[in-house]
Amino acid sequence: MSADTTYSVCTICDIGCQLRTEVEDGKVKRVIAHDNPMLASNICFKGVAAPSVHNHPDRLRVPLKRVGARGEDNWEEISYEQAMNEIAERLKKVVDEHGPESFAVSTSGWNTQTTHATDRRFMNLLGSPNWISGVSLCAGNTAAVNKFTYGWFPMGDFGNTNCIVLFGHNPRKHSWTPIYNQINAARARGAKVIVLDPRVSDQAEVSDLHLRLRAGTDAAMCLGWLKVIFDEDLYDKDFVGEWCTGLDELKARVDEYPLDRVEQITGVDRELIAEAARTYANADGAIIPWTPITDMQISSTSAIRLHSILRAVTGNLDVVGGESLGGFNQGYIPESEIALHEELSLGQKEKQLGFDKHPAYTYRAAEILKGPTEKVWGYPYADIVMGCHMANPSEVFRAMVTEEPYPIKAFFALGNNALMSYPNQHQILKAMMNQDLIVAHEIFMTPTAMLADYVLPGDVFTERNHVADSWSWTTRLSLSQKAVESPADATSTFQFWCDLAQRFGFGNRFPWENLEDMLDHRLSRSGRTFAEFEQSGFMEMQTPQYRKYKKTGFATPSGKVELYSSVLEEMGFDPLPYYREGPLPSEQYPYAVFSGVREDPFFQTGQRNIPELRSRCPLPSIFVHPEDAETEGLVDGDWVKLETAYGDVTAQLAVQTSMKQGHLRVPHGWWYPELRGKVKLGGAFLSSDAVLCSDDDEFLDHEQGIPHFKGYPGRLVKTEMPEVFKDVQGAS
Ligand SMILES: Nc1nc2c(c(=O)[nH]1)N[C@H]1C(S)=C(S)[C@@H](COP(=O)(O)OP(=O)(O)OC[C@H]3O[C@@H](n4cnc5c(=O)[nH]c(N)nc54)[C@H](O)[C@@H]3O)O[C@H]1N2
Ligand SMILES: Nc1nc2c(c(=O)[nH]1)N[C@H]1C(S)=C(S)[C@@H](COP(=O)(O)OP(=O)(O)OC[C@H]3O[C@@H](n4cnc5c(=O)[nH]c(N)nc54)[C@H](O)[C@@H]3O)O[C@H]1N2
Ligand code: SF4
Ligand SMILES: [Mo]
Repeated sequence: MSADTTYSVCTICDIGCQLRTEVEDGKVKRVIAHDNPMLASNICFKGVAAPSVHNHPDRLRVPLKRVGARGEDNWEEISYEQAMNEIAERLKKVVDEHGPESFAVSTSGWNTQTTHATDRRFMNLLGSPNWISGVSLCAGNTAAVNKFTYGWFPMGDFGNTNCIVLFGHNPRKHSWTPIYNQINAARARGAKVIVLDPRVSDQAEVSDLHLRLRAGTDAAMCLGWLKVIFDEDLYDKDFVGEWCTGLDELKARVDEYPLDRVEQITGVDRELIAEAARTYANADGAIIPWTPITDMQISSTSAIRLHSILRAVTGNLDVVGGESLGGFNQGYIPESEIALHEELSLGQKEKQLGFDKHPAYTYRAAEILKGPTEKVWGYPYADIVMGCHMANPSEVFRAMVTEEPYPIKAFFALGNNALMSYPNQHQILKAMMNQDLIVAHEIFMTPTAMLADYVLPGDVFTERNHVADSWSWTTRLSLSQKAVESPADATSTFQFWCDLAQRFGFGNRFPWENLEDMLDHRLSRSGRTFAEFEQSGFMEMQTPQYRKYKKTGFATPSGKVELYSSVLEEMGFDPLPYYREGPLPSEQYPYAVFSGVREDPFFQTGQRNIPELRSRCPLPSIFVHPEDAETEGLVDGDWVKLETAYGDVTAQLAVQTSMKQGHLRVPHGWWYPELRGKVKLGGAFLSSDAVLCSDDDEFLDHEQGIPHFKGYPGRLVKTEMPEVFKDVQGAS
């Protein structure tokens, strides 16, 4: 490596490839693949485009203060000092008037990367439990629900497994590239791949078995698999007998799902269901990698639990080729500890929005699990992928609008385009319009930032040092080095929270001068400084240890794998998994819509302003099967509105034989940076999936209160290209 080349953990998306950054004249010139052959293919064109993101002319460089009405997008430039003083003063006023719980924060963490849980620490010291995140629809809520069954969130052993089951998850060359590479390597070794996807996805095309289930029916499918596994005695009787609770109750529940019923619900032939279940159960080492599909549907908690149960009863927990329960990295202080969750009083925890109605990933579940978690993993609060002690976003936005059960009057969004990143965008807009103080910490002027009172410029991954630990999901540590200086007034989110903490008199609890101090602190458990870590190599892996539960038990109330969940029971929910039907298509809205398509060139709501990425996908599309298009009298390229009872999006139609009949696919995250100043909020309401899906009770999973993004009713209406699209790049 030459002197001006450094290692970077890419944060354009959340899989965190380690890449190299080349610098010339104080600027990032190129981002290129790793020099270690094991890692060299972990790069996609978004990572390669990082210099265009980091050096972009529109990058926010100076703190901005709103002038005129909220959302008008008029600003004056102010100093960082003035911005922080005013923010602190106004936040204190809100807290004095309405209590600390009236302060909510929305963030995701992977792009801002180096918060080190100082956000939670600040909120816990202040007394606010209302932290929310996009991970409530991703691996975060999956992690929280996994803990009910065996006390941790496992990671699949792709390197040794003989069977990979993808519930909708569709890694590609330019989408979660390292996982794509690991699946390919496993396949080359002869591992079987089973895909469950309504569409013929990229992974389905090359799979050994493809089950084209109806969207939203994953929980029923898993119950069918268990039926086969129990009926045919394909489960690990020794492990289940010694280490699991609730087998009889579970079997009784599973008996309610004979394969003809499962076939009827899922639309998949019962023989194929049985073959897939046998292939999974008989493999010597099988994994069900995390998938975003089961964390966004009406039976989400049951579906995630069913994945956990399948892993356990087939003997795939904490074994070679199965799924390992890693625990905290013993040499790196985890974010969970820095967050100081124990300092938030039980009274304030009980005020967390969602605590009563949808408690699965709130402090309510955390309090039930904290004893066992401390016993097994050494610390009472295991925050894995940041998703374990969150408020419920819909309840937070509702409180922001209605001021019930109490007002939320200050809202900070850091590295999160909150307006578009949850269901019911209409409510989120109303919520933001009813705030006394909104702060956005961003690298670009997004629709969410346009609604703020203050916009603070963020630094980016080439401008800061970091040791990435995948938020306790794995025990791997990866080095990320600062390559260039950030704009003078740009800060890391870490610095932002430290500077705010000083202004709230929490200085003695924030003893770190800068990021390197924090990294030294976190590495201190292994007796090293960041400088020493940097010298020692680019990555560290701990040697995996298997069947750790034999010494410690599992981190659940019973110390066993809870097929029958005592945590769910204690919170007043069905302790056994079940299938619940989502809202069904009707005459008026005849299609099942699933949202969340991720196009290769963008991460979530970002990068539509990066020319070399945008040119790869200039416009969003709505996908439909040819026969459905014909029924509607539509052809490929037609402009259409996709309407639900809650809203509509406009895009061009893509007619694809790979689509499943009766289904429509709508992408996530589209707004149009080029429409800024021409259309309200940069066109955030034109094509965003978040306007389509309600968060009323009949659309929510009971236990977590997360929305049903996988199969809600909608219809197609032909339209002309709307006038507003005349200024959209690539529209015609
Ligand atoms: N380029 C790029 N890559 C990304 C991202 C990005 O924004 N851009 N985002 C990253 C993030 S945060 C995530 S969460 C992942 C998500 O990425 P993936 O895991 O690949 O998920 P999706 O692309 O949302 O959908 C995957 C598949 O699920 C199928 N599907 C839809 N409904 C259902 C259902 O009800 N059941 C089943 N079994 N399948 C269904 C769809 O047909 C689709 O083929 O991608 C990551 N990778
Ligand atoms: N409606 C709907 N909502 C969803 C989903 C969906 O499919 N549909 N998907 C869900 C999923 S799977 C996920 S993972 C989450 C993702 O949620 P997030 O990861 O929060 O993604 P975005 O909302 O796109 O926000 C990322 C923002 O961070 C900014 N940013 C990038 N780098 C930096 C940085 O270094 N510093 C700072 N300060 N800002 C930075 C970007 O400009 C961008 O505006 O969303 C969830 N929400
Ligand atoms: S897959 Fe692409 S965008 Fe995601 S971390 Fe890797 S290089 Fe960056
Ligand atoms: Mo995600």
